[in-house]
Amino acid sequence: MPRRHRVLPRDGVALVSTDLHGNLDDFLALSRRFEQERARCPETHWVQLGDLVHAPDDQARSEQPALYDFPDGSMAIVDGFSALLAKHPEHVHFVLGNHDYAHLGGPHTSKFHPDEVTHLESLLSTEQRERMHRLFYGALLAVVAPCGVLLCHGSPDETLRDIRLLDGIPLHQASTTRQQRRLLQTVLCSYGQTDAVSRAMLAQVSQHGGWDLRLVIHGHDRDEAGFFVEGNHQLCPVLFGAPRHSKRFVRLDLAARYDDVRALRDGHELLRLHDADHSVADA
Ligand SMILES: [Mn+2]
Repeated sequence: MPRRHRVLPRDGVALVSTDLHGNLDDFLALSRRFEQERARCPETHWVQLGDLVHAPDDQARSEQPALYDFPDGSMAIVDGFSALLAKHPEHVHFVLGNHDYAHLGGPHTSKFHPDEVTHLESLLSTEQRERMHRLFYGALLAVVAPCGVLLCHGSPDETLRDIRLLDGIPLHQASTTRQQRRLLQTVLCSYGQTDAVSRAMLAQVSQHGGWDLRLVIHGHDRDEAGFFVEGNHQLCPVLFGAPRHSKRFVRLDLAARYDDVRALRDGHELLRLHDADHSVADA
């Protein structure tokens, strides 16, 4: 039975990033950061919260170059991430996004092309398509950091009761049960929950798993500020759709406690991905 969730240790570091959408430059910056941190602290984890694929089209690139002018590195990211997973199987974690799931039979997305699945796959060889599907079929659906944080592509509602229900979900659309499809919908596509809903979901997941989870870090949305917070329990760090200097990821101290979103401080836990550009320029 495929295991679709992972629990991080209570010590070490976790880097959390989301929504790359084919931006190879962002992927390489995250990889470098992960390798550097892991060289210093062997118990360093990297959790990528999905949407590796589907870059902007030519029109978006020319109309909003500050946000969207980059070549489609979707396949290079799939291969790069697969290589990192092979090298660090216990420390690199891939959580599925809805754009990734679309390649396995999930609802096709149409952000930049009428059918982004058909568009990307038409550019790939059979071997490339197989490598991409292999990575996505093995994906996780959620990661738990016992320091207080649930990590998902979306921000789930109370449909998510017990994280173990995610295990065994066969990511083939045809063979999922109705309950599994509802779970997939909420972990991949929900967001913007009220505090009451997030609190109730976190409480029931905590009760079943023996944790004390208080916040959700998720992806699936954009903000030019490089992150946004909703209520007291939800944070979305943003790479795709933010200008280069604003792009953020999260760095968690797994031995600390995070009891609400205010514990994720900009410049401390919430970090700029390309900050190093400035220090190099300043040096
Ligand atoms: Mn998404």
